[in-house]
Amino acid sequence: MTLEAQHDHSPAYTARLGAARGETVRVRMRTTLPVTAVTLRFVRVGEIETAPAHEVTELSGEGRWFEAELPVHDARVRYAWQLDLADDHLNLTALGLHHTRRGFRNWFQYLAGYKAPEWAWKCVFYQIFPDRFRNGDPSNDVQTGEYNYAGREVEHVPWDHPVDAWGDIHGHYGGDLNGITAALPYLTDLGVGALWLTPIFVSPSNHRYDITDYRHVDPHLGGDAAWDELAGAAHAAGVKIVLDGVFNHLGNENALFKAALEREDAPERALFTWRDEAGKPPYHSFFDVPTLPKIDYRNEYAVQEFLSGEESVVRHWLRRGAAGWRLDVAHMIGAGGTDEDNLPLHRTLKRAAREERADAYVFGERFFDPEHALDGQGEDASMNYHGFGLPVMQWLAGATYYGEPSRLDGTELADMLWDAYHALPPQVALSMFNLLESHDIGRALFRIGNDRTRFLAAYTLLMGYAGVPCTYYGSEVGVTQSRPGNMPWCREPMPWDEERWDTELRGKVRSLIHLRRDTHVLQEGTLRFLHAEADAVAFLREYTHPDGRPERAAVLASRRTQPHPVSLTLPAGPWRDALSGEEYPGGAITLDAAGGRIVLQG
Ligand code: ARE
Ligand code: CA
Repeated sequence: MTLEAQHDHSPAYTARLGAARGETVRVRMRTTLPVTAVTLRFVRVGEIETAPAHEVTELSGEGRWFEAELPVHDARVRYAWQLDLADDHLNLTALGLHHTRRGFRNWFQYLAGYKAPEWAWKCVFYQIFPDRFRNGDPSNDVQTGEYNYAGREVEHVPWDHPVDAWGDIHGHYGGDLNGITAALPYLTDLGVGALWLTPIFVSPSNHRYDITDYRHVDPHLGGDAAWDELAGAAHAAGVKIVLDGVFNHLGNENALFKAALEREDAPERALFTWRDEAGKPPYHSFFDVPTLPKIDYRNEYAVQEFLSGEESVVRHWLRRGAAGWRLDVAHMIGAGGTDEDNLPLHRTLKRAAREERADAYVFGERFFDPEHALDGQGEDASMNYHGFGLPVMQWLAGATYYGEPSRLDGTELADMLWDAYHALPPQVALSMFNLLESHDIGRALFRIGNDRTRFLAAYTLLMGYAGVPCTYYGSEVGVTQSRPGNMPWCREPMPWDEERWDTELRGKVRSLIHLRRDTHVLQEGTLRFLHAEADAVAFLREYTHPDGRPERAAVLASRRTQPHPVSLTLPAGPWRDALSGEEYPGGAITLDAAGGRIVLQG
């Protein structure tokens, strides 16, 4: 593969990220083509302006380097390079090099004044559903026959009892924050740098998305004392904790909602929206579930109480040691109206979080296209179902997560991933929260027929891809499902009896997590697809240091279960397998892709 032309966010090409509006940033491109002139083009107030680029010689590597000044005159500046050849013009955009003009969506973009929470790029996240991870204190367990805060009888489920219909909402296994604290050595050994905990506040159900009291940890999870202990121990172990922010709706046992129900003239009524429709609760709620009344943020009290007030829930838990928020149903949080109308509210939330903690990581749950919300001013990123996890698993499993057959092949997969990636500003693409599975959709291992080879291919993509990888509790030891479907079947308790672990799988997963944790180019490198065929894909990650020296990794995956050679062309070598150490030359090469493979240059 010969480099033809390159520009990206790494420091050789972009002097700095996040310069303030009104400043100017030095940008560079490199090319091996016989150019006669290079021009930077950018959009300013609806006009395309140009700046000539001049050649610079102090950088190393193949090709010639050109440099120009980019004026950062707007919150998001779009730009592209034009290359003049003796009898030709070419354009370099985020799509690569091409003859034809491309729409502005495909140009490079520069965000003014935006600083990403870069610590997240360096971490592998581990998602925990607290009721199911580890029981550190049986004395706080829900007891069978006990009534929950909603006056409903609940059941204590023994740890080794497989999830059944009862386990859906009112069966409690007894996992708690004490258990997570006790498991920190296990997690750090695995290589995990951060946790995402699904909700931990006082709530009747086992999933706790129906919050009764946002300012206290559920006593069944060990209460506030268990949080302080966990936060302290995690900090000492270098592990960050992101909490689940359920701000679209609250639980119907919450005092605000109860007050609103009690009296027609209660001021709390203004926090909700009321309606009269047969067969539906008399108020708007999450998917018409009566226990989850929707909060109306046209009401300033709601904004202050939950999001941005001096004592808001967002600020409260950041003060008490949380490192950020995952926003439940981010696309719904708002004041009615469309997702677009609600973006100012999300910016308010993010600003409050950042005031409280300058590097707070705030990402939204968005199952669908999140592009419009990702301009750096609102959420840092989204859960990357749309641009990563769903298509990857659809390709590997031959089915969607709800069981519809799918014929997505590797070339379509590469197109879908690339399309979602290149449209994002670079710091946002690196902050996207990548996942294969979660507490809402089927377990990855189960969906690919419990096949270890294909699971490891998926896992290799997860650890190798641009964005922050998140692994789901138990997947490392082979936890699967007792039957098809999404929740609750994907919420089996974590086995702590090592006899029940797939230790070979765990060893491989652990190596991949460590590789990701220790490899800078996987954390901050740009992304480019190298190859795609029906059963295999390969991409390159690249990071170029200020002096022009590149760091590179190539990631391959196949959906076959047997050894499966794939031919592709790598930049000039030498290269080595990141796990086995086996060495390869660069250039045209054939590698076995079954189970996934990461190779590093140098
Ligand atoms: C429970 C039962 C379900 C039952 C439901 C309704 O588990 O089997 O259908 O009740 O009675 C939480 C709990 C769930 C609980 C739910 C309601 O975790 O167990 O369900 O509350 O009580 C959509 C949203 C997405 C949302 C998912 C669940 O877009 O944001 O649905 N995810 C968040 C959390 C959930 C949480 C809630 C929201 C509510 O992560 O855990 O649920 O706070 C397709 C659809 C999407 C759908 C997606 C996933 O793509 O198009 O709209 O996501 O599938 O199912
Ligand atoms: Ca317990």
